[in-house]
Amino acid sequence: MTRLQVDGAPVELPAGASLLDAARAVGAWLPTLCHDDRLRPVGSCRTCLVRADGRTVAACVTPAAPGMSVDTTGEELRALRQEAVALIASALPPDALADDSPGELAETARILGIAPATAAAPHRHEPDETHPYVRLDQDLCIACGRCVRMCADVQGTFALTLTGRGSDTAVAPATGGLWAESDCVACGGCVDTCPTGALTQPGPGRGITSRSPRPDTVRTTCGYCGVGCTLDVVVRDGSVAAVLPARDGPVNRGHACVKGRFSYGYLTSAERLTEPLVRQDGVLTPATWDQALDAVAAGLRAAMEQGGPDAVAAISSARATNEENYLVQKFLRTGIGTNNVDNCSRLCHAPSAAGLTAAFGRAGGTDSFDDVERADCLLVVGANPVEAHPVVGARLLSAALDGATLIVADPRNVGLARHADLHLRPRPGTNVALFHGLAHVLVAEGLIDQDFLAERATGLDELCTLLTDYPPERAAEITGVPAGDITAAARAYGRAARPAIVYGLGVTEHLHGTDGVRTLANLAVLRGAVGGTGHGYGISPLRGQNNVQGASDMGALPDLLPGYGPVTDPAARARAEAVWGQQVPRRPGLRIPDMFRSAREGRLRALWIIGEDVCATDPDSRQVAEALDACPMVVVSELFLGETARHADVVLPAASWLEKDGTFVNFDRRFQRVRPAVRPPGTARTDFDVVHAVARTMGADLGCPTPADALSECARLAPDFAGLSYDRLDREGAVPWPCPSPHRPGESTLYTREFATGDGRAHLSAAPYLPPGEVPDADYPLLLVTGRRWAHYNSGSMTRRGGNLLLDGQGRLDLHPLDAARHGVRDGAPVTVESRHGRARLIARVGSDTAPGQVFCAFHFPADGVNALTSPHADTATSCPEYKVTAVRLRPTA
Ligand SMILES: Nc1nc2c(c(=O)[nH]1)N[C@H]1C(S)=C(S)[C@@H](COP(=O)(O)OP(=O)(O)OC[C@H]3O[C@@H](n4cnc5c(=O)[nH]c(N)nc54)[C@H](O)[C@@H]3O)O[C@H]1N2
Ligand SMILES: Nc1nc2c(c(=O)[nH]1)N[C@H]1C(S)=C(S)[C@@H](COP(=O)(O)OP(=O)(O)OC[C@H]3O[C@@H](n4cnc5c(=O)[nH]c(N)nc54)[C@H](O)[C@@H]3O)O[C@H]1N2
Ligand SMILES: [Mo]
Repeated sequence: MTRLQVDGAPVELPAGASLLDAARAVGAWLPTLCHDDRLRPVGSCRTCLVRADGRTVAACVTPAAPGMSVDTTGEELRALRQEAVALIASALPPDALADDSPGELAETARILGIAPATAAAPHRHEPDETHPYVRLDQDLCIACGRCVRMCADVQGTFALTLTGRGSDTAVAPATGGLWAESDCVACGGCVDTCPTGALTQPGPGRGITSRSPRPDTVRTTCGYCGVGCTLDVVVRDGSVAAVLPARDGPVNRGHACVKGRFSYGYLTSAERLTEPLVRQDGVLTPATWDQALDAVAAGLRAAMEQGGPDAVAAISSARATNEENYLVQKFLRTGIGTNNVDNCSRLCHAPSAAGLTAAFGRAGGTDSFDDVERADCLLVVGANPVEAHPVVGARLLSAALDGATLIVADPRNVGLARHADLHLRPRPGTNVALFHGLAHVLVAEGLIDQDFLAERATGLDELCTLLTDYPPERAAEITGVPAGDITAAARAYGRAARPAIVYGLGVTEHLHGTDGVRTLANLAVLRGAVGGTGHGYGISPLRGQNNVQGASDMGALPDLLPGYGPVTDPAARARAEAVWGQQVPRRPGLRIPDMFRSAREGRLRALWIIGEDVCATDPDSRQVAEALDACPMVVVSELFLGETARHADVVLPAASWLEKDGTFVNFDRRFQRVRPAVRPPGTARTDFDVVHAVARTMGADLGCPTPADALSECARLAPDFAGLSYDRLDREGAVPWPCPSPHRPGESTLYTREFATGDGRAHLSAAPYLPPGEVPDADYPLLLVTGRRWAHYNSGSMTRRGGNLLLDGQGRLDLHPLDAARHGVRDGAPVTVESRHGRARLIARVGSDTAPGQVFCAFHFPADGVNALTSPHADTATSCPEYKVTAVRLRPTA
């Protein structure tokens, strides 16, 4: 602690504090035009002047020293600050300081008594209004550089620069030209920090920033990806005016990405479903809720009469809240009497849940992301967080730029790879061989933790025997990664003091995805870098959907009850039965792909799909559509009439995350609150209300009338959640599970004493490498990888309805120039891609992001048909589709 005097009062500050912190500690206000708490101070605007031990200094860059005497008051200082700010303002046109100007500069001028007339420069530039979310008016720029630093230091994109000379200096895209053509990824950081309105969000959000708390704000958690950013939604006249990154958000700390920050246009899209639809004479026709609910109930009853409870199934939504997922599984288990409930974790990180449970005992990542960020070596495998989890991607990049060794294993030249110390580019589908190659080197070079292995792990001998088959040279042959790089990566990971592993779908969405997770986890175990040892930060999956962790935590799974009690375990069933007062079926239910198979075979007779566009996003989509068409009752709860809803018998209009109350669990196991900012359109209702309503129509009472009641009920039956409640979440913001007691914090780092595997030990896996389900051949010579792009989200149902469409307007196929030449395909030209399962049409993007022989596309434009290409091959342990490997051929579209 540093003790000093500020304006005569004693002040105590933590080490590293500045005189700006000191001034704030006594409640003194200083102008801070080049400063933002999210940035390292630079002291360039010279407006936060104070006197320290008799010298006039800029407070933001002057460290608080013990015994210092600081003065922030007095006419002389006030005059100096006024002069400094007036000089800055004089380069601007007068409207920059006008009374209604919302920016920090205008407010500063008002506080210092600087009249708008001080600002006297003429307007000289036309504003750049080419971008949907960022408007640039260079005339208002004071060249404070905050935007440039937000872009570089917080976002890690380096899209901005200051150009021009002297008073002409202004921000501009670093690539020159228009904003819409720049490298900007629309995180909104520049707009949020700009003190003058030079950079603003166009439209009603203009000039609204996260700088000061506002009365018209609703605090919630982002409903796009699993990062779990805390957002403050500004509501005007019943609509969203802006969404701001909360500066005290535990994960995002004042940062956000294009999705959470700007992609709310879907809310008011004319295509939103506003009333139920019931199929009549083959046509989906508007209906009242009573009619729709009666139709659903009749369909469910008919299915049960024909085939018993197991003729009914539900796909619950990882987009929906915990409480909604809890109710869905409770309804299926108690109201219908079947375990046929699953969620899109099946398509995504089911192999993580299975693999991490087998290795360590629990289905989540082993450490918090705050831990991961402290690592001195980051091994990022099969994840593209720069595009898919941008806030985490930025934090990882910044850790790397601050000196952590970064190893990226991804076949493509993804964003993080460009900053990596080592980029390993395995052939898609060969992870297990790569991980064994790395493990081989760890063992061979003694880079393993013998004590940890002896005390806390099992399976070492078996693994070591297997590893003799995977010297780097053999791993290189299988994976295509040079043996020297495998050795170098293993050494970097093995010799680091605190390594961490972060991974994504490039590990899980494979025929042997669970083996991939387990053999990747081997590395952390061999190295003793897991379990709170202080020697590293374990292994963390970057879970995908906003609440995919939570949907599974809540038991929306065919084999597991809320809190992961197996339905086959009498004790787990008894816990649930005691709370529910009803029998829990003991046979595990159908997984998503099995539901479709069962429907095609005529056994599954009613399927309720909540918030998952299976016809667009599940693999081999022709077969999915056939399943829906074969199923006598398909109910779809949706925001939009997507591909799946078009096959439904009843469509129920749903509220989205900005319209409802509840909680989500993010990728590092934190429960966080979700709160409604606006009302759902028309008669759309929350999934929570709808599940209750359907249950009631079927004569079942699910109890828990409110979301808060649902979480407390879940807390009573799942020991890991026993300490959670809305009161606590409202008080503490984010609480990680396991959280067995209301009186103790949740555990963000797992297994500090023992692993949860039953024997208390981490289990190494000796699974051998097995080839993927499809390999290129003469007919289908290319290997297609599918994944994500930054501007769109999964089916694109939400991000395609709004400004993001201007940022990325079509589905593109990335291919290497050699393949383009070989197939006669030109950059920007339409291509037809064919696999053994179907056909897609995309636009070619020729470049070197993909290796020769490999092509890549996303699946954000369902009309392109990308998932008609993907195969029915799936992870042998969990049925997670092999989205990452499909053999294809291509030709220019005629
Ligand atoms: N903008 C945006 N963000 C999203 C989403 C979105 O659709 N758009 N979706 C959300 C969801 S649901 C999820 S699950 C997450 C997914 O987030 P990620 O897991 O990061 O997503 P992907 O792009 O599918 O795949 C990651 C990487 O795996 C690589 N890969 C493919 N095959 C292999 C292999 O065999 N080995 C290795 N080592 N790598 C391989 C691919 O090249 C790709 O770069 O993103 C979430 N965030
Ligand atoms: N080729 C290929 N396909 C993939 C993948 C891949 O990498 N490659 N990744 C897979 C992965 S990881 C995932 S998670 C899936 C995601 O696939 P989906 O879950 O199908 O995708 P989303 O677009 O996230 O959303 C599902 C639907 O929910 C609706 N929705 C949003 N919020 C709510 C809500 O609160 N309530 C209700 N009722 N509906 C809501 C949206 O309008 C949308 O249509 O895609 C998978 N598909
Ligand atoms: Mo996902």
